[in-house]
Amino acid sequence: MAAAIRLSHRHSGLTDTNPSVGALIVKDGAIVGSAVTAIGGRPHAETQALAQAGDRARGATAYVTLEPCAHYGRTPPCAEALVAAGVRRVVCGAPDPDHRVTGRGFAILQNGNVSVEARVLQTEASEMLSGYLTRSLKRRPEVTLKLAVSTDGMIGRKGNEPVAITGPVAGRQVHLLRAFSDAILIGIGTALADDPQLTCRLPGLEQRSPARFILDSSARLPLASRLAQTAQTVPTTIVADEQAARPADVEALRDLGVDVLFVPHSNGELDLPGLLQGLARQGISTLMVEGGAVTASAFLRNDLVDRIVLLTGPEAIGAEGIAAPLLPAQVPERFMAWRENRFGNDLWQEWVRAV
Ligand code: AOF
Ligand code: ZN
Repeated sequence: MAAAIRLSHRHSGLTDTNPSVGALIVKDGAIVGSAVTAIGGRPHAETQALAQAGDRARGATAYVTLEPCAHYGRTPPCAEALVAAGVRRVVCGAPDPDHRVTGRGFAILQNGNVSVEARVLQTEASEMLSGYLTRSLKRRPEVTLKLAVSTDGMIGRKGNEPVAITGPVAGRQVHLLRAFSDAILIGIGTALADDPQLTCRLPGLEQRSPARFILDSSARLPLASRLAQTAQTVPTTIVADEQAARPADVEALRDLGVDVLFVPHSNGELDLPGLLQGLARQGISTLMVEGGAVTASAFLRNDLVDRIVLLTGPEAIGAEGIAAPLLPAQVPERFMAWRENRFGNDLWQEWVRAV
């Protein structure tokens, strides 16, 4: 199962709304088939691994990171294919919460006289599938909140000047995180202060930039901003309040290729859970929230954060700084420490929701 999970990373982020699943077929101690969900999401892992194994699948054991599917979608059910191939035993990582599959995949196997061992290395398998599982179970994307904080606990300086808090090595790690996210979101304050691009600029991964969302109730995103100017290349959406946005601003942004998404607001405040449900319906499984303080606080207040990445840089900003909405010592108890690294002079600390 550990090998199947490692294999499944190959198409992480490349299988559209489908999870990237790994499948290994083992016969007499040898791997006779190994595959991962194809780029774009189909064919599924099991059918490819079975095709490789051919007749050798008879009497073999299959290791699959997710419960094999039970539905006739764009491909016939993998559970039936495993039975038909004469596989004797199937070992699975995570059960599939998809309502067309859940429990039925296992039932098809058992009715076909295949022995099933479910939930083997479930935690590890689920970690790899976390975006997909969160979208299926919670009907919203998995949210990673990333904040860069100075050594004295500031995320920037008052006034509209961008401040570099972390160095280039940590910066590249952030770009890598972006490459594996379906979407990235910031508030208009950060868009105005930093004029960011929010793309992945690592060599070879430029095509993996996430779709960009800006919380911008009154459609203030400047037409000259880098976000608006590159909207033809990277999908860019402002989330606005139809009551607060001027139609002329909306039109001008749309002319540049920016999508304008009107989401209900009450008392000037956006319905954040509703927005995330909408993003999940669009097939977005992983969302990175990159600032600033108001946006981060809103996600935390609504308990919509699954993963926290706090980067701490070596320099102080001082009295004119903007205080961070969250410091390492303030991470809520429902999160557990997950990973800690040093990148150059910066500290990278990561927490995940414990339940
Ligand atoms: C598997 N093996 O490799 C994957 C599975 O749109 P469809 O027909 O491709 O179905 C999508 C669903 O298939 C998805 O929601 C999940 O339940 C399952 N993904 N299943 O047996 C695979 N990627
Ligand atoms: Zn399948």
